[in-house]
Amino acid sequence: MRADVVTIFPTYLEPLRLSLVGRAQERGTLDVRTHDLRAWTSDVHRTVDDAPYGGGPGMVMRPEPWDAALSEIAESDPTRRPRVVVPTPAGRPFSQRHAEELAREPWLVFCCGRYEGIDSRVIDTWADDEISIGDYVLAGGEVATLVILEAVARLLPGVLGNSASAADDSFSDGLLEAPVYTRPQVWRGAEVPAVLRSGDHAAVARWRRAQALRRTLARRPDLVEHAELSDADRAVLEAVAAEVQQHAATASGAALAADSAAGRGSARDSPDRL
Ligand code: 6GU
Repeated sequence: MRADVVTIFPTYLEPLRLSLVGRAQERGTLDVRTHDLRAWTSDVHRTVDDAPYGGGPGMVMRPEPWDAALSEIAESDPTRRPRVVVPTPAGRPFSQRHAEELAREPWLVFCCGRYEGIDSRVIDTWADDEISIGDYVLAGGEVATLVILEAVARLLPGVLGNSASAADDSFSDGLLEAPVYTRPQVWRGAEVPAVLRSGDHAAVARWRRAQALRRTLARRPDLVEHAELSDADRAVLEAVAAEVQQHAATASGAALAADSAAGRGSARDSPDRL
């Protein structure tokens, strides 16, 4: 895959040299090319922004440098057309599905906006995707590009050492992953669950699935609604619901009173304790 990144802060993208994404580049699986938008300005000050029409705070990125940059990049390979991605808090929420879709593209171009954003006519002309990485506001699209590219790069063929681990990921089957453990067997008095040491692979798989379901129910109930569930999964969820009911019935009023006397929010009632 080729990925071009246009930014006024090329150094922001340097972490792409490291770790898994860096190795993918060394191996030729991924070819990242970072471009300084100011190379396509024509004034002595290399201006990329101007005041917004209609007034208001901040500045807007001018269309001309963007159009020149994107035209030159697109024309660098006339045999194909890049998929142009604009990271913006106003975009569609980024998801694992989205990452899988982008990983199938041969060529991506990321446009990193700063200030209040890029002139909307550039977006209308060039953008195939506007993507948000979450409900918060970053100072620019660079960090979002790092996030998206890392999520995409690890899905490219041969990038993960163990190709089974991508299929196992949180979200790939619509659920969060089960907790993981390594040695020592006992650490600070806490023991690794016995089933993981049993050598019974079927029992391990059942335990992990049940943990994934419990965790997802506690932390991301919205995901459980959309996950594909087997009859065994439903049985686990029913058992959890029964436990919660039991807990509500027997949870000592004393414990709750102690929590509230100590001014604690009741961790005991946290769904994460499921
Ligand atoms: Cl993609 N860009 C910026 N600037 N802020 C964001 C974002 C993107 N996603 C969430 N917040």
